[in-house]
Amino acid sequence: MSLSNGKVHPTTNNGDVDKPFKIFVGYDPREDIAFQVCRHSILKRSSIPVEIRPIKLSDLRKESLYWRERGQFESTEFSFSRFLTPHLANYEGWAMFVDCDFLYLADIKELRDLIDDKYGIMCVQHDYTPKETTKMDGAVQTVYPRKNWSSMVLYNCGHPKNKILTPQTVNTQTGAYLHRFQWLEDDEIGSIPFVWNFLEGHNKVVEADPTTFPKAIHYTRGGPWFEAWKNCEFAQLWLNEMQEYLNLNEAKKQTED
Ligand SMILES: [Mn+2]
Repeated sequence: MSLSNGKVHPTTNNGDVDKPFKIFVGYDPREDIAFQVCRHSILKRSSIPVEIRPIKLSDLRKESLYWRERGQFESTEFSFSRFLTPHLANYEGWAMFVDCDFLYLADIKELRDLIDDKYGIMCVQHDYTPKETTKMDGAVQTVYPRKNWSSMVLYNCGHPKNKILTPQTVNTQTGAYLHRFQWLEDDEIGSIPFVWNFLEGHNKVVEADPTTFPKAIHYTRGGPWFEAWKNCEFAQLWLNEMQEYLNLNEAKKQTED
């Protein structure tokens, strides 16, 4: 395939393109509508088959895949359970994890086409320190290197190194080990353009430069589904998408009746 730098990379293999692209979305009961709108925004723009599954803590606990107690610095229910993605994908092919506070504006096929089998994972490699010390509804925000890298990750689930991400590891390892991908060497972490994890309140659109136009907005400080963030940047885009989702859902219900 042709990469953005124009070189042809012979070892590139975008997983098994005949199978639906697996997407795991971090689910938090306080943000159900964020999950619904995120899913809707992916599905409506996707030109490839996708399989979207929420990562729900209550289900994982029932299945004995997750047993660690919630720590005071975990701002969502999927702070650690996200690292079960390779396990949930049976350590096969590629799968994506994404937080629920994303709004997709582009075809997910464009993202899948960036996949390169030489990497263990691929993500947007942000370099920033957030200004806020609290996020969303007041949950404490911690500052650490590689902040926000784990919020959207393409996992090469069949990569031998990712076999270490067993439920045992995910339930016992430190936040630093997991969120900084310490089971991988730096050159095993591929880079994705920042527009696929465009941080609201941090990343900026440059009108003259289309490479800065977001393909996925990440409402990392809290999105318009929270009262405190209903006027954040790109709020109207999300609210429009929510309205569309609700209308569709209503129409679906009526045809079922
Ligand atoms: Mn987030």
